[in-house]
Amino acid sequence: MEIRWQPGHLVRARRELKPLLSQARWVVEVGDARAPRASRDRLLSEQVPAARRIVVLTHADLADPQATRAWLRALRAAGEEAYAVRAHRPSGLQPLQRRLAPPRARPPAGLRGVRLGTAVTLQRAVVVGLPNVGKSTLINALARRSRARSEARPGTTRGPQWIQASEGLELLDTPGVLAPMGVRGERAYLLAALGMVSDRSFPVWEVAVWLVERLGLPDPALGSAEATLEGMGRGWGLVSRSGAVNTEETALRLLQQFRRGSLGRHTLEEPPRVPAEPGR
Ligand SMILES: Nc1nc2c(ncn2[C@@H]2O[C@H](COP(=O)(O)OP(=O)(O)OP(=O)(O)O)[C@@H](O)[C@H]2O)c(=O)[nH]1
Ligand SMILES: [Mg+2]
Repeated sequence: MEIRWQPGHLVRARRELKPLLSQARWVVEVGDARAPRASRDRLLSEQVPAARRIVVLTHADLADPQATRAWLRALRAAGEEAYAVRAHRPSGLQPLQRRLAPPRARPPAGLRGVRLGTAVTLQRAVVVGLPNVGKSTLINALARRSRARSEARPGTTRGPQWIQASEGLELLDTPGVLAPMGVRGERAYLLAALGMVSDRSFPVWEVAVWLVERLGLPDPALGSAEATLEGMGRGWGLVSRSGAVNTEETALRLLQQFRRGSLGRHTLEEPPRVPAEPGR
């Protein structure tokens, strides 16, 4: 399968992103904990030295917790600074918040203990990643206010927008971008299942069947993943007057249930094997 989904504002955003990356102390590269490899944009991350890059995996509440721990270990072993978060909840964001916070100027030795005006240097972070990965949601949680528009569909943020997150910290929300040459093979199924490309840009039945297989849902009594999915459609009452299952609606219903977490917590990409750190 191949997906070519490049609305005009995504193409423009990709072009505009390059100079913005050099304007900030940090580049926060947002990925999805349910597919940490496929949901990252390599072309983008290669433009930023690892010392300025922070990887944040969103949707940790919907991913398999054990797999998320293994992914974080693997990313850190590969030299990345990485965090996993539930971006739609501010709790649990403190380690990332502390990391992004601007350094406070230390008062001179003789004035320690005296209350001085807060001298903070302004720090900026650019937040980047694929469409619908949770960039705007993460920014709102860090800012503890709804400043950036976030919605459950790819392509919501249409232009870059600086947002004051806290004293001395500005975050740049950016539109999600995709590599211009399209997405193919296994990665196309993963991004489609996670909702990172428009549902109109891929065959939804094919992706839903792939997901049924990937999640190990095929019912042995029914045989194939297709038959299982059809059975689900019947169970949901998605049947036309002639008695045929409405495949499009059935596929979309399954994808929505998966994306919402109604099918349980799943990580779709196997983490690389890295030995556990002692004491963890
Ligand atoms: N359960 C859960 N939902 C999340 C999380 N992060 C984001 N979401 C949801 O994912 C959807 C997309 O979030 P956005 O913040 O709009 O994504 P974005 O990366 O800004 O998307 P674009 O602007 O289209 O590039 C929204 O419905 C959020 O509520 C998370 O960690 N857990
Ligand atoms: Mg957005």
